[in-house]
Amino acid sequence: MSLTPAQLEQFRRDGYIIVPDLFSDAEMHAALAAMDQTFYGKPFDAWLADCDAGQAEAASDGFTTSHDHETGRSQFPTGADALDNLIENEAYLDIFEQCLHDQASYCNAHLFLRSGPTDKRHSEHPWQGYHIDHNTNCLLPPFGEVGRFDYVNSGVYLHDVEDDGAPIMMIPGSHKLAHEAYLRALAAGNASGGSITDLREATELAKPVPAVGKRGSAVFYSSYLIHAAQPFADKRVQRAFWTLSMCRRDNDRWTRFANPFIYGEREHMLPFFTRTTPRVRSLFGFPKPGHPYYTEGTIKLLADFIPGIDLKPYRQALATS
Ligand SMILES: O=C(O)CCC(=O)C(=O)O
Ligand SMILES: [Fe+2]
Repeated sequence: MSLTPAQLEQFRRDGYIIVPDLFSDAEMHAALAAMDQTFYGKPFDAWLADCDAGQAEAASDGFTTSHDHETGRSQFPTGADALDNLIENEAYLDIFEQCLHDQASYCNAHLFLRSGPTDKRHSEHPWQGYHIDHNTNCLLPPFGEVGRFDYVNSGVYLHDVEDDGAPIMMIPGSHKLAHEAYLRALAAGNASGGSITDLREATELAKPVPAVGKRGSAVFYSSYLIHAAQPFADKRVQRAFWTLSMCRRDNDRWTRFANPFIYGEREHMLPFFTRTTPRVRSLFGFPKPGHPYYTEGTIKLLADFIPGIDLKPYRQALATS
């Protein structure tokens, strides 16, 4: 089973799609049990009881680079077959390739857990915290078109995610507007730390929609899709995703280079990428000056995304091309 033409059209239009029934209940049950064990060292319900008794060990708040309750860690491969084998689902892989319109190349996979009672992953106000995830695997700010330099993220729903279980808030169609929306937000002083400061002022963007889904579904979304976390209305539930990001194979030096360097190494790699030469940056996958990725817009965004980077060589090549 792969995407129908109508589903693919929906993905291209909205920048995301939630596909039901990609994984069986049995697979999800086993995967969730393994994930609970990794993060809590016990089933979520037992941890919740500890929480009620005021003796829970802190679990997780979204993305982590490591974890260990004897069995595993949060980065792929986790060490638990019930989680690691999810990557072998043929329909799931086919859908990536449909969305990418190319062969897929691995960027990164990890466990993403939000635990209702302790979760702090969300912003204070519903108009805050809107961002793209592109930077997780790539330092290049959004280009003015989709289908070239962006990649595809996914989250597998290990259980039902209802409205009160903190579904991600997705802005349909925002993947096509991310470049412009960031440029405008920067010019208006409405962007900081990779997020749009106040969504109400980004009037070009549509109203956010909660990514609710049933157990066994997967959401696929463009790395340029603007979205945010929201608080749990029901703080007695958790939200457990197995996530995978993949890029176009013809593009993978540009979209993979930041991983594994970026996670644990971000504080070392970013200053180095900032100060080094365009030639050396290209060894790590940056397109060279003169490449069509560099436009007035992407150069402006780079100045903000990588503060202190010398953009002269990229500007000069643009002027002479
Ligand atoms: O999973 C969520 O609710 C959104 C979190 C998010 O956007 C992020 O961590 O990048
Ligand atoms: Fe995000």
